[in-house]
Amino acid sequence: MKVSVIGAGHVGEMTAMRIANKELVDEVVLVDIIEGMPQGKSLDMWESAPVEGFDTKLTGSNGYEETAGSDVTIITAGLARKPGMSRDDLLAKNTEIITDVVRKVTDHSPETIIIMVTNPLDVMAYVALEVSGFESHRVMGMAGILDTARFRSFVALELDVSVRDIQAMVLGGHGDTMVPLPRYATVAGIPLPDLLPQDTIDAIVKRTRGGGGEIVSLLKEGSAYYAPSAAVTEMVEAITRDSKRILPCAAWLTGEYGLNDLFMGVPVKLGSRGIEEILEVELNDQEQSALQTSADHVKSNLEKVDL
Ligand code: NAI
Ligand code: 2OP
Repeated sequence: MKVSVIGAGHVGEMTAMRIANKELVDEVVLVDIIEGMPQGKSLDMWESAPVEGFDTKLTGSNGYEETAGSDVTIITAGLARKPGMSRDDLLAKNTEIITDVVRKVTDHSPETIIIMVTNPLDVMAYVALEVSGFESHRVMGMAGILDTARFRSFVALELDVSVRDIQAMVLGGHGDTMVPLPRYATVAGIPLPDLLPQDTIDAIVKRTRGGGGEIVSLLKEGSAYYAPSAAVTEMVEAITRDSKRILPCAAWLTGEYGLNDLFMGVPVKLGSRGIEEILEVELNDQEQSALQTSADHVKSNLEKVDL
């Protein structure tokens, strides 16, 4: 199997390295517009193979010929946030970049599954769906696993327990209006509200919503990439191993949760066909209304897209 990663910046390079380290596929192709950069990074990664002990081949390119026949294509190309910028500030420029990238990707790999990473995530996933003309189960966005991982990591710190025992679910758009669902969070099966007071849960929800911004303001240059690349790799693993994982991903909604014609983070079943099912969990009035607010925000951004 072959995975291509378009955009060999922070998220792209870490994702390629993680996929190779786990030997999820036979070949990873890294593409970027900067001459020599994807070639240099992929060669450096490949030279780590004898030490790390993986056989996944890594290739770098400034073109798309090498990506031909990719089973999965991860798109991280584009601008990242700087301090003071929201994800939405990236919309116009990244729409241009993603339109061009998706045309080239689909020309060379008409059967590929696309995982969008570039922000604003829910809007760029829509651009990819429109430009590719693919069935919606083959186009998805990564955000929910990252947002949920942040939530889980903060719960683990608060309770001083292993992250392995924490399950959680964050739905909605990838932005300040995302919808963490503490009611569906458990620690070894024990509901989170039984273990933490409401004000502590509220603080964790707030920190999760601002999780991307917290990293941006600390780094000063660029945004998070260790946790994002881990999240993308989990999606690639579910698809390439056809493992039918239930994971929160940005999926095209056609009536689920009462929402239509937009990408939003929802629990999906991920397998070799891509999104094989969208799961609808029961939401109370407050959760449904928060999801609607998030959807309204995504819709208002979609109106700014000019394809
Ligand atoms: P980065 O700036 O390190 O890398 C972006 C790369 O894209 C650069 O190497 C650049 O040369 C390349 N690029 C630009 N135009 C291109 C084109 N037309 N074709 C191929 N490559 C092109 O940024 P980073 O940190 O890797 O983030 C990438 C994107 O992912 C940003 O939009 C960021 O906001 C987003 N992101 C989304 C997350 C999510 O949860 N969905 C998490 C983390 C980042
Ligand atoms: C994040 O949440 C930048 O969207 C990216 O870290």
